Amino acid sequence: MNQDFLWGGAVAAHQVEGAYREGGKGLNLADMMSAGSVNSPRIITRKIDAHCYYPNHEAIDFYHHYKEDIALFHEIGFKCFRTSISWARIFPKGDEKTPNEEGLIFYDNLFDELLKNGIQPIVTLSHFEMPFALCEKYGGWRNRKLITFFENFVRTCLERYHEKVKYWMTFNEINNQTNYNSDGAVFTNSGIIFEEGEDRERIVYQASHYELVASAKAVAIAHQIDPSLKIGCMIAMTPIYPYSCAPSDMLKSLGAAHKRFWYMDVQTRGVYPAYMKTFFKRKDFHLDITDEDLEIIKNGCVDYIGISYYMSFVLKGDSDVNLDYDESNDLCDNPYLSSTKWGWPIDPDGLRYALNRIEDLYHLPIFIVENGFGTVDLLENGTVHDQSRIDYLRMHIQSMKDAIEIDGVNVIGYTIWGCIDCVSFSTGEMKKRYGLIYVDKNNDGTGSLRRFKKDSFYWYKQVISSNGEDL
Ligand code: P53
Repeated sequence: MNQDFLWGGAVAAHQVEGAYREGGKGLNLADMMSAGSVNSPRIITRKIDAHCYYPNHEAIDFYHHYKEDIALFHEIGFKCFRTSISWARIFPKGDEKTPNEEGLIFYDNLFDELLKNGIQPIVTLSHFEMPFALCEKYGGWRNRKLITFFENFVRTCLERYHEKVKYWMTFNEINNQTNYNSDGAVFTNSGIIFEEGEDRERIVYQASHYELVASAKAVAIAHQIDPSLKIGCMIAMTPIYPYSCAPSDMLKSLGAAHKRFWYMDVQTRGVYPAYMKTFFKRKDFHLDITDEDLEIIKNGCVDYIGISYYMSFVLKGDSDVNLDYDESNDLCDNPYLSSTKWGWPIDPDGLRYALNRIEDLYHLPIFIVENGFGTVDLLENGTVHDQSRIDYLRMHIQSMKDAIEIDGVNVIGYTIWGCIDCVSFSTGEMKKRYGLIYVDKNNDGTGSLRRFKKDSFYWYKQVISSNGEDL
């Protein structure tokens, strides 16, 4: 492994910060989401409801605990720490001309603290993030105006922090909204709340296009402000396997991969792939895509590919070999894999496969900015014996090492998701924990917020100090 390999951890602003009304912050998307569970989805409320519990409002109060937490990251030996900027701390309503200085100061302090501890900040500009006012007033990313608001936000952040932050990403898991039948995925990716009877699929592709233009603009702005900046896309990498070697299964999985990964094609190559152009035509979508947009996209190719990796998917073909893909209904179980308590298949080999595919297709550096194991932890005598998390991480890091050392894939870093316990994105629970550090906070909002080191804390410390040799 390269000596400058970026070992670290990752979180997102709204899943850790809390302080949802402090420092002049406006309401953001996550502030409107109730707590759910593996079986009941989170509810999006359009107003803050006094009877509803909103887990992100306090989260783990990283806003006030960040110094203590960074000291722990330093003790593990993190080379980098990935977080995101809360858009609503900087532009509380999203459409203001001037930013909120108090919000900017918070991130100055956070990045300074990281740098003081020898930890490089890695920053996602929009991690399921936007001021809720943009959703209510403009309909979120269904509206072209969002490009300008995002541009203001991006320029403000890049001008302010470019000397402190070198690695940036535009939109977290921009491809989750492929699952257009999931209200949660579309709301968090694009700030869109559907009306009854709307053509969801069309709306999602229009929003995606505006985001791709905005992402390309962000890349161009970054390079113009500071050519030393590296700015990446961020893709939820779930390799898609055919259920069997039946050609119809193979074709079906290919069609699904097109729908899930075309974003990466556009962001890395600067052009729409042919299959998407014919898809839009076939569906009669008539999207608002201008020549100027295509020019912007062409001039805004990313420097690297950020991915999250948790699991793989499996698809079965139909008799009429239809390549369309409805993620809410089409996936089937993989009989060869076991799953986490939340039903996510565990597939370390899938990571090696995914890394190879990305290398084959795009020849760009890859940064694994999320990988981790969400499970229930038991705090006993001030610690957690989380052997199952260690096993999961060990298998995935080994698979990544094989991709690097045997297959020659260019991976530049690896950050463990939820390196400190945080609010689960999909369920809003605290008990779906990923951390190397336990936070005493429960599903119902109770808890002292004290931090405790788990066994995985010490294990990862040794992984980093041996540069991945001692797994
Ligand atoms: P939670 C789907 C597939 C892979 C990753 O998720 C995903 C999703 C969306 O659910 O999300 C990422 O907390 C996301 C993080 C999130 C993490 O995975 O639901 O970037 O914000 O917390 C883990 O277990």
